[in-house]
Amino acid sequence: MSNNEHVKVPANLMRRFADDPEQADLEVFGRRSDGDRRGFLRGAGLATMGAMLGAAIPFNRNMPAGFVPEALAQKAMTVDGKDGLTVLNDRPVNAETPPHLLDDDVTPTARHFIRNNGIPPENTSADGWSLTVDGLVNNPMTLSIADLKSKFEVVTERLVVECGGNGRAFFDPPAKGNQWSLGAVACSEWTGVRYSDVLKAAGVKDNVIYTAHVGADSHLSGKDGKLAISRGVPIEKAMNPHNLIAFAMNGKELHPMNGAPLRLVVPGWPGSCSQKWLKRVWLRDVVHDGPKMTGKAYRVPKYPVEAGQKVPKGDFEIIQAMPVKSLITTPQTGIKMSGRSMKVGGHAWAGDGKVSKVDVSIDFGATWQSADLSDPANPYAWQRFGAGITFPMAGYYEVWARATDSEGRSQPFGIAWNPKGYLNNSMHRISVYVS
Ligand SMILES: Nc1nc2c(c(=O)[nH]1)N[C@H]1C(S)=C(S)[C@@H](COP(=O)(O)O)O[C@H]1N2
Ligand SMILES: [Mo]
Repeated sequence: MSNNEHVKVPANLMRRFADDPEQADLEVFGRRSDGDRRGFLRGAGLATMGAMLGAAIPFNRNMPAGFVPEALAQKAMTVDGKDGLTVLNDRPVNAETPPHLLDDDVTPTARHFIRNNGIPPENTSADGWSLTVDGLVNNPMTLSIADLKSKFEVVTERLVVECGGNGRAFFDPPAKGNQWSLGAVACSEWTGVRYSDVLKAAGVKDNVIYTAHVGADSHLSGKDGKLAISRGVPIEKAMNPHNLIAFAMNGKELHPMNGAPLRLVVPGWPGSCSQKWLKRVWLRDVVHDGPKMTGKAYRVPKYPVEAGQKVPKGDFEIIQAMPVKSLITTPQTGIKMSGRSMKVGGHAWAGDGKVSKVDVSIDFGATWQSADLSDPANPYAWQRFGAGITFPMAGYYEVWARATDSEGRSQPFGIAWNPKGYLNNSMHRISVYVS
């Protein structure tokens, strides 16, 4: 199965496809079911799409082949091997996980979010895959996945990957980009080799200051050789022994949407540093300037700004470690209780550091109760917290959670607004009705 076939169109389209899949595909998307795109939506296809939407589509000429209108895609699209995710976009595919489905200490592959900037590669087979390490190194190398496994120590670690834009949906005024609410974060168990071991074997030259990561996905425009995203990290961060070049996720091969057959996992920093479908690592003596490294991408103002403030381009800096954060994963928000006591629990994590405490409040932050907090399974794994709560009487409550890192930094109630909608670590809150 090719990668793009892992994505299924929405349920109402699915019904149409159930009758005569070949014909429906051709009519609706103007392409044959073998994936050969025939051009733009027109004629009967346009009429079918219009009927499904219940309205004519004035700008239909601009709709690319295979395009699923947002009104149909919302929450109904499914991705093979994923379960319960909320789909934000279909092209590229972006999907997040509702908090109550992130309760496991190790996030199951089916619940790991998907953040794609471009079109995933069709071929995600480990056979014939190679990784090139070049640029300013003494021994440029091209390695197969078998080479990686035989030449380097294989390690397994639980590592948090969080999108830099997680929480953007709560920005006011809004910030452009994927409207992630809370679930663009996960802590799966990754198996691979240490990124640092591979870099050491390649012999990084003294003048290297930055890495550059290249994946096999393509730009949405389909232009040959144009990359959707290519980020990198300072060489000091690259050498952190917890970064992995991973070929397995939760004991099995990577999910095709999570970078199969090979990806970087650079925990603690924005998820964009963890290049999927990894083909090349290039060592440079300048700050990498690939797509989404420059301009305002993955950058925040160097100083605090007012919500909505315009910030000159030169006043932005590249995001490094992600801030301390927590997520209540049990119970689900909106729970209706007949008793007065309940257990609340979830996870907390803190960029390159460690969480030192988590507090919970049921009175809108007037008083706080400290939660039990576990150590991480390994550095960069999230930490479990839990607390027993008793409500004084019937009514509407909110449970708020606030994590503090080992340097004393904790989560704000409000959002530290920035133009591109990054790093929202405001406290998570859930609603509880006690009857
Ligand atoms: N090749 C490639 N790698 C990529 C991306 C991408 O679009 N292409 N997206 C990045 C971003 S922005 C994030 S947040 C993480 C998400 O990883 P996931 O999709 O496995 O959850 O992958 C990163 N690696
Ligand atoms: Mo991201």
